[in-house]
Order: sequence, then structure tokens, then C-alpha cells
Amino acid sequence: MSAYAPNPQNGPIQRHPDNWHSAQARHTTEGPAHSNGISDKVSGFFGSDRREGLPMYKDKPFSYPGSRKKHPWYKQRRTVAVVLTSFAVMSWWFGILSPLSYFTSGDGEVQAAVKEKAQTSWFGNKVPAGDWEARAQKVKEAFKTSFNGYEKYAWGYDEFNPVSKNSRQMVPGGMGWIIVDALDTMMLMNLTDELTHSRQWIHQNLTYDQDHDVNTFETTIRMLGGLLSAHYLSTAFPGVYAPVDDGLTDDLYVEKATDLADRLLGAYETSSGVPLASVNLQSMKGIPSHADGGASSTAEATSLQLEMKYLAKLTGEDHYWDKAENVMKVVDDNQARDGLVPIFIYADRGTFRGENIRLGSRGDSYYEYLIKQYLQTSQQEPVYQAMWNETLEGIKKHLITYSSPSNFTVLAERPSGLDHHISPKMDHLTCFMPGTIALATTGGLPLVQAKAQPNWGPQQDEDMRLAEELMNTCWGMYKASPIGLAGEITHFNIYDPPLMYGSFPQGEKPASPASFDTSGPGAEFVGHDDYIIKAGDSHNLQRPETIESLFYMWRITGDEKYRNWGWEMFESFIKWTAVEDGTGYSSLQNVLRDPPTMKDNMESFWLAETLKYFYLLFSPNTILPLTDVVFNTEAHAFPRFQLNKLFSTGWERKPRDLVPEAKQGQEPDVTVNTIVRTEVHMEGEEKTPERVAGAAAGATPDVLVEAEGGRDAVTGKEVPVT
Ligand code: DMJ
Repeated sequence: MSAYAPNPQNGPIQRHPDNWHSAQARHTTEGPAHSNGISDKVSGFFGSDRREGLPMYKDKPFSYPGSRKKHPWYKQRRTVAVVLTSFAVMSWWFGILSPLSYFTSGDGEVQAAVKEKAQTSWFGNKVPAGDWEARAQKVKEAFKTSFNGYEKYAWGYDEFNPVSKNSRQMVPGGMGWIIVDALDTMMLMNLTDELTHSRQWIHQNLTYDQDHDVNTFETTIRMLGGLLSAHYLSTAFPGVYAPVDDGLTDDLYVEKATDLADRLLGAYETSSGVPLASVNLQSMKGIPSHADGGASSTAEATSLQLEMKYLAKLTGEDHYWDKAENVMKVVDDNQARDGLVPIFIYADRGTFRGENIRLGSRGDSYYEYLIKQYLQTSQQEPVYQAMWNETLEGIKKHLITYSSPSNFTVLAERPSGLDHHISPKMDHLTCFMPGTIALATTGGLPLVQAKAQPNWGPQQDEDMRLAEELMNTCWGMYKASPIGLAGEITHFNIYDPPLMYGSFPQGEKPASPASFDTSGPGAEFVGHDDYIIKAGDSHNLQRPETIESLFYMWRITGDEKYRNWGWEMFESFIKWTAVEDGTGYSSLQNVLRDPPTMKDNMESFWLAETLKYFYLLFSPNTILPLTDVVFNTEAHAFPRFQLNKLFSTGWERKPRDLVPEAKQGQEPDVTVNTIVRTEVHMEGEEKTPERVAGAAAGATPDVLVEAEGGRDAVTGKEVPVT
């Protein structure tokens, strides 16, 4: 139950697609081997050894051995040891810096030297602890390096391999996958040159009129979300975020967004209204998933609403609203037990497939968008708060357990349904949850203000505690790795039988050791016995979820440790993911290896999300206050707004006690796909109640067996073994 009061302010308005085929448009650039090193650009402190890496393609099988590139000399322990030893011997020999003099100096000096060493970071002493403005600038430099490398070697292409300098289109003419996803980060960082270049490309080159299938969800959150966020920042804050004077219309973004959304709507043309996994942009025809019995991912079908609703608000076109909202009704009519939804849903009949419950891939953003829909419309749609509350209680009851021996809080999975075994595994994707729980509990208010609300009580304290503990767990994923970067999936040792959240009274839940993240000379991470990173799960895709949660936790609690953890994480990214010749950053093959090997890919969410959240974490809290905006699941910022007369909630939840409980994986009754809109009004125009979306129909073969598969390189969502 959230405690915050409704926000009286109106916002200022005026999870790699499994059936995407490469457009076979590959572009290879022979990059110069002698450009400036990343470290030169980012820290100006270290050099670069400028050796060329071998080409590596992201679409090779995961087991492909990856780039064998050597890391710069300063990253090689043996080389460093030789250099340091030579230096020490010479300095002793010449009496300039005799090691003996170091050890024989006074106690105070020794301690000062040790302390200084402990504080020395990847950036040397160039970024003093606590200088958050300087740290934000370092993030901006990392963004510039990444984007400028892309501009130089892959401009206009949808995928970029920063080591080999190869690039590829996802559709023949390109979708602006990287450019559009990065727009609002450029704006927040005031990068006018990069923004001007991007706007020109969008104006001259970007067309969605292409005969190609695209993933409905990914295209919505990245492209539609990116365009809408750029529109929001440029129109609601004129002259503030990277103002450009290029003679192009202010409507550039929203015109493209509307054209794209109209094409995506074809995916919703199903019997239930649940969208199909893919859609052909030109024919606007929806296409079912080629795997999973044709079912859509639940998270994908239910993480389109913020985008469509904001577009509806901007344009006054209620069909965007209706189509997206109807999906929520259909999903909820399944009456999933304790609000926990299986990760697949059939688009024709609107019923779940299987009983696999998790908040990682294919499940994650369903939960995220419940509370964010409630916040987007200024807490005027209580149905989404009710769904979130039910869900959070369900998570506590069925999914929260504890690691052994150190009692980290684990957000586990139930792969065979709620009555079957618990699987103590967390996708990195689940790490959006600490921040989202804090956001839901406070509404985005700073904690001190939220606690002053009349309806704050022990329940809210407990929910914040859960957010803090899960934050510790996610940060622990980074601390448990030898290079300070988390793997894609982390497993945990748990107790037998598992300790469950509900077994402990309020205020007495198990907690991770207070000193688990102690840093400094000789400090050991407490938790090595609790965390298990398996070799097959040890890749790092530059994912944003943990930094996203650190950002929310900092904004809400004001506890500076979250900023410090974020800085430590940023340093690890810079240290290990920097491409040798200084033209970008790459995802990694294996965080268990020191040094790791490169995966040779720059995900678009590195620019759209990961670097944006780092930047916002180190920037003043007045930039995009949490009480004014909601971030979509790709970190694109939308305003909160009032329903006013224009829109209202067009559905109600079925009373839980009147309808026989629907079992997961079974068909609900025939009224499930009928939505009665009672209160849709265009301004000045009264609409009579209307029936939207069709009745259940169709017969997709009922194959409920979960295929074990690999994971898509971009989304982390499962793809079948083929
Ligand atoms: C992003 O595309 C989004 O955050 C999505 O919700 C999950 N996958 C990636 C980032 O990990």
C-alpha cells in the first residue's frame, strides 16, 4: 500500500526480437588504429596501447570465443608488476624514492599514504570524492566517446560493434535504433552537436515505411519512447536541454512517433486485443512469435501502455489509449493468483501459457508498468495501484527468500508455478525492483516528505526496508564479481527448506550484514558464499537495472552511499568495457575473467539508459524530479498528467470473490475479452458506452511445456534452442 498523497501538479503538456531478420546490410569500416584512447578521453590520465582487436560479431553463437584483444598495458597485472618493480629498484638504487624511506616514515605519514592509496580510483585523483558535478562530467565524456565512435564508424546503422567497427541494419533503411534511443540522453547532457546531427538524420533518413517485421515491444519502448521523450524535453523545457536552431520543426519527433505508432497498432489486431510479438511496419500486419506456441511475452504485451497513453494525451487520439488499456483488462481478467502472472500469454484468446513466474526476462516490466501507469496519470487510476499492491504482496509471499549464510534478500522464481519449487536465481533484469518498490512506496517523494504523509505507517517502512535489502542484493552482484561488474544471471545458495519472507514478523525480517560492502585495504566482500555466478551466465551486456535502482534509491532516501556505489560501478565499466582504441565501450563475454574478453557490441540501452541513469545519479535532483515524470522501461522520460475530461479508466477489475478462481494456464470465462468503456470523453464531446475488442476465439495449440532456451543478446529474453 502506498502512502503518498495524490500529486496535485499536472505534468507540463502542451525486453532482441526473436523474429527479426537482419536486413543483411552489413557495413564494415576499417577504423584507424591510432585514435585517442578511452582513458585519454575520459580521464586524461592513462594512455592506450592502441593494438587492434580481432573482429567479433555479436550474432555469433554465445560460445564464440570472443575478442582476444589484449588490454592496455596498465590493465595487465604482469606488465604492471614488472614496471613497478623496476621503478622501485631504480628509485632505491638512486635514493630518490627509497622504499625504505616509505616504511620508516612516521606513523601518520604511513597511514596517510595508505589512505590515499585506498582512495585512488581509476580516474586517479582527478575526480575528488564528493565532487558530483565532476563525476557527472565523466559520464558525459563516456557518452560522447561512445556516440562519437558510433558517428565515425556506423552512422545511421542500427547495430554497432565498437571493436571490429562493423555495423548492421535491422531493417533495410535502418530504424535509427541507436540514434533515436539516445536522443533524450544527449538533450539532458546538453550535447548540441550530437543532437543537431541526429535531428538532421531523422529529418532526412528516418522512415518507418519499410517492408520488414519488427518486435512490437522493443520498437515501442525504444523508438516510440525515444521520440516521445525527446518531444517532451524539447517542448516542455524550451531552450533548456541542448537547444538547437536548425530550422527543423518542433513537431519532428511527434510526427515520426505518430506514424510509427499507427504502424505498431497492427499488432493489436487480435481476437483479444493482446498484441502479437511482431508486426510488419509496411503492411501493419501482426505476426505471432515463431516460438512459445505463438504466445507473446507477458511483459512485452503489458509494457506499451505508458507510450501509447502519452501519445494519446499529446494527440487527443483515444484509440492509442484504448488499445493499450484493453491489454491490461484482458490480462487482469485471468485473475492470476496473488497478482503474479505467467510469462507468456496467447494473443488470440488472451489467456496465459504455462505457469512460469518470474520478475526477470519476459515478466519484469509488467510489474513496473502497473505502478508507473498509476503515477503517469497522477494517481487518478486506482486500479493500477490495486494491481501493484496485490502483486507486491504476492511477491513477498511466494518469491522472496534469503541466501545462506549471509541473509541477502533474494527475489526468486517459480518456474513451475506457485505450488512448486522455488528457484533461487535472479536475472540482472530483476534489479529494477528495488528502485521501483521505493518509487511505489513514496510516489517519488523524498523519504522524509513521504513519511510525513498521513497514511505512512509500518507497512511503508517495511516496504522501504525490502527495497533497501534488494538494493544490497543487486549491488552484491557487482561486488561478488572479480572485476566489479555483474553477470547476466546470479544464482544464490539458500536455506533448506527455504526461509520465506512471510515466516518472519514485521520488523524482524532477515537482513544482509551491515558491513557487506565495506571497502578499503584488506576488506572482503561478505557474500562470496551466497552468490554463484555460473560461467554460462557471466556475460555483461551493459545493462541498466542496478544503476537505475541506485538512482531511485538516491533520489528517494538521500543516502549518499547509493551515489558512491554508482561511482564505483561506473569506474568498473570504464575500466573493463573501454575499447582499446578509445572509440567506445563494449559488452563483455565473461565477468569471471580478469581481464574479461569483449563481446564487441554496444547496446543501444548503454546510451539510452545506463549512462543516463549514471548521469542523473551524479546530477542535481532538480533535473526531472521523480514527482513530475515517469521513466518508461527504456529510461525515456514522460510527464505525469491529469486525466481531466479527455481520458479516464475504461475498465474495472472483476470482483475476485464472485468469479471462480481461474487457474493459471486455463481459459477464463468467455466474457474475459470484453471491455466496457463507460467514460471516454473527447473534450466537449460525450461518448456513449462502447464495446471495444472482441470476444475470445481462436485455438492455439495448448502446448504448456516450457522449452529451455538461450537468451536473446539484446533483451535477455529467452529464445528457444533451434
Ligand atoms: C531494456 O531494453 C529495457 O530496460 C527493458 O525493459 C529490459 N531490457 C533492456 C535493458 O536491460
